[in-house]
Amino acid sequence: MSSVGTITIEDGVGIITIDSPPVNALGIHVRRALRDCFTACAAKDEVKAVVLICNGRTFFAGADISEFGKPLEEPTLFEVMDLIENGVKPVIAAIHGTALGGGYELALTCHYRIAVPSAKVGLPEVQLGLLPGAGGTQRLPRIVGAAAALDIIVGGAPIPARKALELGMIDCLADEGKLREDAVAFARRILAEGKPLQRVRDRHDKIDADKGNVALFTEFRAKNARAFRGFKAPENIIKAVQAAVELPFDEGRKRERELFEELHDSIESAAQRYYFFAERQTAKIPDVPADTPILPITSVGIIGAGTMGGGIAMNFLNVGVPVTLIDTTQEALDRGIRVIRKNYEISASKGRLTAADVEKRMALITPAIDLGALSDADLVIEAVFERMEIKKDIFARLDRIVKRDAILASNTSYLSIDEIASVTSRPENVLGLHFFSPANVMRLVEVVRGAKTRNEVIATGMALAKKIGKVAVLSRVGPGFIANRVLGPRKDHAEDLILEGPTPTEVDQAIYDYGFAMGPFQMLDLVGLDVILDDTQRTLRGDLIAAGRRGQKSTAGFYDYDENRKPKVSQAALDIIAEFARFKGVTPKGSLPADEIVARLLYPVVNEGAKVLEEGIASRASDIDVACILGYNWPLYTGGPMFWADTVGLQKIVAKLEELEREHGEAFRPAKLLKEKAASGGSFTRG
Ligand code: 3H9
Repeated sequence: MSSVGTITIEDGVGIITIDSPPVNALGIHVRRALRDCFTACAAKDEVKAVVLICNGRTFFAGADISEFGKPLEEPTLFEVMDLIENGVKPVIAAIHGTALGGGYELALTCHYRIAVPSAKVGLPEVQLGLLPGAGGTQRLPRIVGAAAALDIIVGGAPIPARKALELGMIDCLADEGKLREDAVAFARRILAEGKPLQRVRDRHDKIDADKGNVALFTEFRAKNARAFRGFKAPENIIKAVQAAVELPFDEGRKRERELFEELHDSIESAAQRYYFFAERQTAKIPDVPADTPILPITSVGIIGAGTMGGGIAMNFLNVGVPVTLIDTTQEALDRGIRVIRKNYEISASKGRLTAADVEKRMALITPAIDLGALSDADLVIEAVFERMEIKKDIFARLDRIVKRDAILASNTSYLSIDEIASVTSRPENVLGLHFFSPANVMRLVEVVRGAKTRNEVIATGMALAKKIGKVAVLSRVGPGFIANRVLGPRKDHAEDLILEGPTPTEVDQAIYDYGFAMGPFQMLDLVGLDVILDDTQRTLRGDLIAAGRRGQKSTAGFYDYDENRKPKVSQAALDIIAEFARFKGVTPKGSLPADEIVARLLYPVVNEGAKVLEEGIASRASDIDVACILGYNWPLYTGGPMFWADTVGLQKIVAKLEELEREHGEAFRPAKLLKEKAASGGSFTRG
């Protein structure tokens, strides 16, 4: 018997316990153990029913994602499932933690499902660019109906046990902490009542009504078209659920298999699976051991009650950490607190918070004008203007006020943490915590380590980000850190490109079609042309602003806007662009094909990523991808700029950059690392 599975027999019930940390993924060892244990239970006369339960933090978290793309070893998950479903003894899945993907699909082949109230069940494969390929698209509709199955499988969110009970996804709730006993009692009851084996595959009561109802699927597709853009999995899930409704079970399962294979072999899914591990990899820092002590953070001070400071504060309030919010005037403080309350009230109006939750969070804020109020804070985050003198002044004052072991953080988006730290007597306790706007929504935090930041402080910054629901990516000090720096060239080259002929509309369309939510000019108009402006020389944006075109807020920028903020091509803006091109001595050559526009704007992003790696600002290429996806909404299904570059081919990218360098100068010169990898046939993200 394999070591990850054990059988104990209690009162005629065989309890199969699987113990395969960290999450009982259904890898080869677990599948072998399941096969062996179920075969043994089938052979033992004294076993009349079987309870399948897991040790550790969770029921099976799904297929072992790291096995995808490798030759499949036997027994397959299907063989194990058939063994369970077709057995003659009732099998009860006893669920705690999260029964996800293949884990929940396995539970669906058991004859009954019992779960503790804190458990969650679901089919999140869509997040990996896949569909539930082990019968999930065929069995779930048979329990909840096609419409609910579409929502659950395409949405991918785990369903809490109580809701799952209402939907029929589980059959009963166990008492928290008494799963094993309650599951055995449930098994005994089934035996005593002589209940027949329930095979989900045999049910059709929930799908009969949907047969021939094509509109159900076309309407679902149409309603969600915007959210699905670029992703392959939702369409295949729709087709698979439709097959569940229209075809007999075995044929439906065959169709599901084909649709799964198609996704499995797609770049989109490879990218999303890569991202799954990339996001978890960010927490592993080569020279900061995993057991580095984490410093306790029980209260936080935030300096600056503006949009950024307020957004940052909300993250801590959400997890019950008290925040002292500082600003220079009562008016600024009142305004900041009003905005926080309004944000919470909007959430409450959408049912995401109760009125009591709102009050609980608001009660954790202590507003103050005097920095002295921060004397007891464990962590202070400064979120004021991006001016070095102001930051240095604040840090020098803080250093005299806050307790000796407190951590001092700056939310700067491009200034040197080392220079800021240099005015304190504790540079080892200073780091950057760079949130992205809106800080209560965006999931990325760049944790910036200064030259002297000590390991405990880095580890605490990383852990804290996780605690507030963010993904932390570690960066060394350098202008713009990772995401802002890497994406910088896209904006710069876009502004140069429109002088040469392609219009803002053409550029925006090419970038939108690549997968971004909007192009660079729509983005500039949204943010405001005057937000970050180089006013030391004549610039295109300067010319637009001089003509009263500051972006959406002035109903004119690169585009004209109507009262609904809908953009229209602006002849006035095009004239200003043409005039600026003349001033720069650029002769327009007309439009460019979309792939040329993409290469011109995004290959330099890859190149900048290579420089960021070369300089050691980022520890690994996948950290850059995570930062770009979470900080700039880089399309997830491309895997981020570095993964995408590997799929395009590094030699092709270098050749194009060299061509652009000959035409436009050294801004396009390929980085040394990029050239080396291209020459040696290497890659950024493949091992
Ligand atoms: C599937 O089932 C396909 C089938 O439909 C069809 C098959 C034919 N595999 O997230 P954490 C690792 S697709 C391998 O930090 P948490 C993870 O990398 C699968 N490894 O913990 C990490 O490793 P490390 C559908 C996995 O407590 C460690 O476990 N299932 C898997 O915050 C801890 O993970 C899913 O998509 C896996 N399936 O969250 C569920 N899962 O320590 C994916 C985790 O080396 N998993 N690891 O960094 C999750 O959502 C979360 O991991 C979970 C725990 C909620 C379970």
